[in-house]
Amino acid sequence: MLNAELARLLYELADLSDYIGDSPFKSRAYRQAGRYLETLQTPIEVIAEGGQSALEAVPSIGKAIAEKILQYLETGTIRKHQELLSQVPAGILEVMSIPGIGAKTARQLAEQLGVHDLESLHNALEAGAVDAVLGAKKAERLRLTIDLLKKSRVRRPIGRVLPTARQLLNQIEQLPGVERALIGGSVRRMQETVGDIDFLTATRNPEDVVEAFCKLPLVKLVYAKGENRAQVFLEDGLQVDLKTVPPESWGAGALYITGSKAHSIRLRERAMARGLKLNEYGVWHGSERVASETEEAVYRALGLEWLPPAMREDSSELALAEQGKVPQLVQRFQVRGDLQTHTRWSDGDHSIEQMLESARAQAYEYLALTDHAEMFLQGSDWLSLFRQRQREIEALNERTGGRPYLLNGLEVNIMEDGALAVPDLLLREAELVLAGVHDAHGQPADQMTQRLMRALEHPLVHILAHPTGRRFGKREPNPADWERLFRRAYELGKAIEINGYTTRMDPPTPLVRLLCESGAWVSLGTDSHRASQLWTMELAVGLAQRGWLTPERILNTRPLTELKAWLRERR
Ligand code: DGT
Ligand code: CA
Ligand code: CA
Ligand code: ZN
Repeated sequence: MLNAELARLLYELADLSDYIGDSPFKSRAYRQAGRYLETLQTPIEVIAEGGQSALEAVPSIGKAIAEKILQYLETGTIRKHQELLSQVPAGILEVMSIPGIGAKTARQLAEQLGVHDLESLHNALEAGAVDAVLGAKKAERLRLTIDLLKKSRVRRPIGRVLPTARQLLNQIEQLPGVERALIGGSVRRMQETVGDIDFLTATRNPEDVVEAFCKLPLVKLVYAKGENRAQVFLEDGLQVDLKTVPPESWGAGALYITGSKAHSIRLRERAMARGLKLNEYGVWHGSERVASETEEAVYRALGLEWLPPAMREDSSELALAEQGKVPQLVQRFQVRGDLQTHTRWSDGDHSIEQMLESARAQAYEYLALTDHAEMFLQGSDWLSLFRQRQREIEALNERTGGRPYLLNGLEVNIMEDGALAVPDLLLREAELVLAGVHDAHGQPADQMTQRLMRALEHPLVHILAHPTGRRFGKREPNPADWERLFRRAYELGKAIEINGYTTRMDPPTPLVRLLCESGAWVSLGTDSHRASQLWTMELAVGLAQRGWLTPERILNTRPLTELKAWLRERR
């Protein structure tokens, strides 16, 4: 890890040196050393144990740079780097890191337009001032670049990013020289929102792979390209990072690229405490590599059981892994059906039959149709309307032999005071009833707790849907006493939903952990309003995994007969 960090400092030093107009030989030497460090597998601190002379013996490291490396290892900084930093405007490195802006251009922009960071560059571009200095064509390119960089800063719901990540993974796997590839980072950990996509590839030809990756059709801007890594942006500003390792470092590389940062830091500390070093190429005992090929082997070398990516967040997962008590988390294939979907009978876009086809494509045993109950009140005769839908469901079940079996469910709105929005008479007709908050959000926690409690305790309600009501970019989670609510659900034998709808992902991870500890039943639902949305069950499963849930308490891992019995028992 120090190798990469040190390489970064040397590249910065090169930029700074160019900016102040120092000898070009110096910056060339810094960059050369940076490149060497980027590809060096042995931790640099191991080489540095042999002192100045051992470092100088390394190709591309001379006396001056060897001294700087020792400084860095001793103090965490390089004096020359600090010194030059203090001589230039604070944001100048940021400006110089933009493709198309070298030292000369950066100086020109600074001297003539007072550009000293991204913000002032942005303003100068908007004002048209850059056009006069660099020409209209170059200014326009910079405008596009800055625009992409700005767009890249928002975190995106994982459901928006995952399809692109898979598409790219496919393309990366096809690149010549790529032996293996995986999606890492927060996407692999199934975090609800992600900052970028991180890929790892195993290859013997890192430069060719990096080159080919940068030429993929989805890539709009190549921001940084190194010996074995690249950082690019897609059309919509989504950032994509690629890192390559040699095939024998696959496991260590996967661990590194997956993170989280906090988890990786814990692992490195643990390695150190055992007289070992951990980096993206392996676990090292001095200059000997003792593990690296698989994640299991790396964890084992640190005295740990393998941990699923969704658990790698530095809560207390290492304690479990140390004792060999890592839970067998729920898997997508164990889910036998979706327990929240909508059709044209309420606000969905597709017919029951279309939803059924999609459920079949998911290899489901059952599918719950949970149209909004209030819709049936709009006609003059709600019961006959409800029966009409019921007949449609029964006819389809008969035609398919119940493969997959359609459950006649309803989702009912929980009103401001916790009462349900439709008469019991209607709810009693449904095989499965979800209750959820759809308006009057943002009540004080006490009031929300009472409201949800009343709904949960309603004898006809099976499942509390999308508990906190959060919507990315729209609404924060409603506050409530979740511990109490989940405990009550446990006592009542009712279920709390984990909602996988792309912009919901509700409840958030910390609450799913609480939910897991409460022992209450859990229901996984996608809240699909289109047939094409059923795939998001894997998001609900990912969220369940982030809360450490195992299949036993998850309602929809139960076979249909058990599920039906469970539903009837609660009536
Ligand atoms: P995000 O992207 O904000 O949703 O969250 P992550 O967890 O995907 O974080 P990210 O993309 O910054 O990094 C993913 C992992 O890759 C991180 O846990 C460690 C590793 N990594 C990537 N680049 C660097 C780096 O420059 N330095 C260090 N120390 N680790 C890095
Ligand atoms: Ca990331
Ligand atoms: Ca990243
Ligand atoms: Zn709902």
